[in-house]
Amino acid sequence: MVRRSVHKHHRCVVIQYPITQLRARALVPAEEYYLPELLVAGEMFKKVSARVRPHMKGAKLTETGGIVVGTPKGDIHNLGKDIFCVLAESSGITVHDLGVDVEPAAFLEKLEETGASYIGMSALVTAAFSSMQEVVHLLEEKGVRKQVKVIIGGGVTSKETAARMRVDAQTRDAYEGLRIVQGFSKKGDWKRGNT
Ligand code: B12
Repeated sequence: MVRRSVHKHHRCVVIQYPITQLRARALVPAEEYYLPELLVAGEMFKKVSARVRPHMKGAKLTETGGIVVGTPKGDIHNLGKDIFCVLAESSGITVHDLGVDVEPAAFLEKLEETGASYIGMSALVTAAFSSMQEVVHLLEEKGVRKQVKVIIGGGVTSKETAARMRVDAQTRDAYEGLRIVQGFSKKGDWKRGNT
């Protein structure tokens, strides 16, 4: 079905279906969906996005080296992060996904290895906040904080969290996250050393 759809529809339509299934923040409290269904939807999402990925052609932001994304140490939730990654990739942004429970130092190692200019972190549990904060500290310590834009997302984050952590942006909506990251690059302030 997915294979047929990618040829018939725009790729966003194909990605949209499993995303709709994953609108858990609204649906789970309303008891419309239960955890097993959510986990199945997560697995569906992974399978569908693997099928859709090869068909994604966008204007690659190769100059930026893309965005390093991960769920920081202390948190193993990955559904929201994966949605954001697929949307970003489908828009032509190179995504370096580190997975979940990621050590703060690993974000910087990947940044150096790839030349990426953005970091995206996802958090669903407050236990991940100290790791997020540590990533910002490490950027400051290395003197590259101004060259690297940091965006955070996930159900437990808020504008207040973002201000406290001194990150550049926060959202609980993957589409908005994509627009924010695209905005970073449009401003032309993403090139290392340009800020
Ligand atoms: C599914 C789920 C699980 C699954 C996770 C499966 C998986 N593979 O991810 C399982 C069962 C494994 C799990 C485990 C746990 N969970 Co849980 N889990 C949830 C649940 C029901 C849904 C979370 C989810 O996937 N939401 C759907 C996604 C799509 O939403 P989202 O992440 O917010 O993503 C959207 C945006 O935020 C944004 N986004 C997300 N990330 C990013 C990143 C960037 C860069 C950008 C731009 C955007 C972006 O894009 C997405 C789409 O718009 C929530 C409750 C709820 N209703 O939210 C609890 C919840 C998050 N879990 C909770 C807890 C406590 C746990 C456990 C600690 C339980 C335990 N005692 O073991 C463990 C985690 C252990 C750990 N160290 O991490 C608590 C967290 C409380 C807190 N504030 O700290 C919650 C809120 C439940 C509760 N009410 O108590 N969990």
